Amino acid sequence: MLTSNTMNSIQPFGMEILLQGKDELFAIEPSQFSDRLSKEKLLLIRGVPLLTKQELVEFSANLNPNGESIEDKLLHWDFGAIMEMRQQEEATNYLFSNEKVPFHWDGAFVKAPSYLLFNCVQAPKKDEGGETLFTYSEHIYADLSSTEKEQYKKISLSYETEKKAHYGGMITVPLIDKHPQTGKPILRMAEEVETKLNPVKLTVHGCDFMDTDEFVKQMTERLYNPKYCYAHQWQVNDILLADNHSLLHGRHAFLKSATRHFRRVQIL
Ligand SMILES: O=C(O)CCC(=O)C(=O)O
Ligand SMILES: [Fe+2]
Repeated sequence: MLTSNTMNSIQPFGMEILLQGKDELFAIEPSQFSDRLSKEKLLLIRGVPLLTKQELVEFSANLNPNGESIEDKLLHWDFGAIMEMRQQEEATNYLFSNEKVPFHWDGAFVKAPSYLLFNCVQAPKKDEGGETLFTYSEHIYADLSSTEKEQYKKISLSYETEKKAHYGGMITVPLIDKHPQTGKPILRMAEEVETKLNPVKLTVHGCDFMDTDEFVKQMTERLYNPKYCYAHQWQVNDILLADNHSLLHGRHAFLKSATRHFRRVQIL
């Protein structure tokens, strides 16, 4: 059972759950985690030793009550369901370098999963950077003025990138979208990615009420505002679950010498 004495609020949103080992993790009814997650948007589970890859897939799949096969429950790429997120010697994409990752939602070019699950294998030290950032786009939208809400309805955004890693192509999405499960307004505001390693180009359409660069600047400031943004400092074995529709995520750059490795699974 998830009880209040094992849970602590994270600021500005999210919940930390302290457990005692794998037996407890697997004894808890999966719907208890998914119900909590749909409310809190971010869950950090601590006190569980590193999951094996098999346990990671099993735990993640159990959180999705829909679908029959594992392919129905978890997004699969050419590398399978688990992405190993760590620096690569000759990275051709910024995700696998030590560069910052600007805000985005996952699966934009293919299919957006409902939840992301991260399990930390090696964490950078405190002053080495590499925090993963989560920002609450639903709250950013809610705090817009009614004029802004009207204006922003007209905006759509195109994202374009070459397929060098597991994703790529060109998509155009409305800035304001609906959360597929709750119907609440969310923002599909990803940042342009300026890098030598597989950049992503952003084009803004329908912004006739103000200068486009000013619009992007204002939105970017909102994304990083600590009122909406949580910077997660990784600890080894952390299990972190995040709502991929209500939240956008990114990361701070980190030192090249830092050891940083986590596994990521995307729950459909
Ligand atoms: O490295 C990070 O913290 C974030 C990477 C990312 O965007 C992802 O794993 O989907
Ligand atoms: Fe991502």
